[in-house]
Amino acid sequence: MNSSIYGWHLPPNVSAHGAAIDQLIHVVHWFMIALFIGWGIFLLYTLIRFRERPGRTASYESAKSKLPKLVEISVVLFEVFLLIGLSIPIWSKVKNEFPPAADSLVVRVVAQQFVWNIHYPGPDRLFGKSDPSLISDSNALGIDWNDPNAKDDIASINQFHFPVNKPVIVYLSSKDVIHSFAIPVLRVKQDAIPGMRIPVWFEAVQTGQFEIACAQLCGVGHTLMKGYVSIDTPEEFENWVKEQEAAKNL
Ligand SMILES: [Cu+2]
Repeated sequence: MNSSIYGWHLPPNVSAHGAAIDQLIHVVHWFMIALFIGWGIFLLYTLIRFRERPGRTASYESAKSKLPKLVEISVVLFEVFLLIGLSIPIWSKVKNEFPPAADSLVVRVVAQQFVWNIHYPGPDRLFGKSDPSLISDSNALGIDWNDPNAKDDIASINQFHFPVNKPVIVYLSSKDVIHSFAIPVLRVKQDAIPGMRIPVWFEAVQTGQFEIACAQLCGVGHTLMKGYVSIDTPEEFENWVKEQEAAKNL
């Protein structure tokens, strides 16, 4: 993994929906820079123009110019455009329009202090039962391996493999405290909340090795809560699944 991609600027985008999010981030930032410069100039102007001078008394009446009102109205209109024109369409696409599960890889991701557990349902597409009483050092999710649906399941820790150009639906939850599932290169960030099962989806458009970060301070090991994302070709993914199956049956 090339960690130099995580710098001051946005990391590269490798997801199908990321360009729209980046565009929104850029528009908002340029707008904020314009406002900062505009208001800064206005502040300096008023400081100099209305400074205290001998022989001048303070005036308590506001200026008669219509310009400030016009500027404020245009700022409000632009903000309405940001919200209704840009943000809400992206939000509703990413949060509400899920791809059909039949065409997607569906996995469970369960956060815990301080690892990411990933549960794959295997070719039958059915998750085996999990039960808190079965949780142990070697079975972090308490998967009932005797359940027929669990026979082809895979549980992996911090290793999140999935194929490129295929939607991935993640059902996100947490075993202990609030974490946040962040894959910066996929422009994915979602809090993992105990007691909730939150769906997230994305589609990678490029292969590569990247990282999952926990974006919510979750305890002393928070900075170590780093997972690895491997966006594979379909063949690589199949091979990885086979390897995991073989390792399970050792
Ligand atoms: Cu965490």
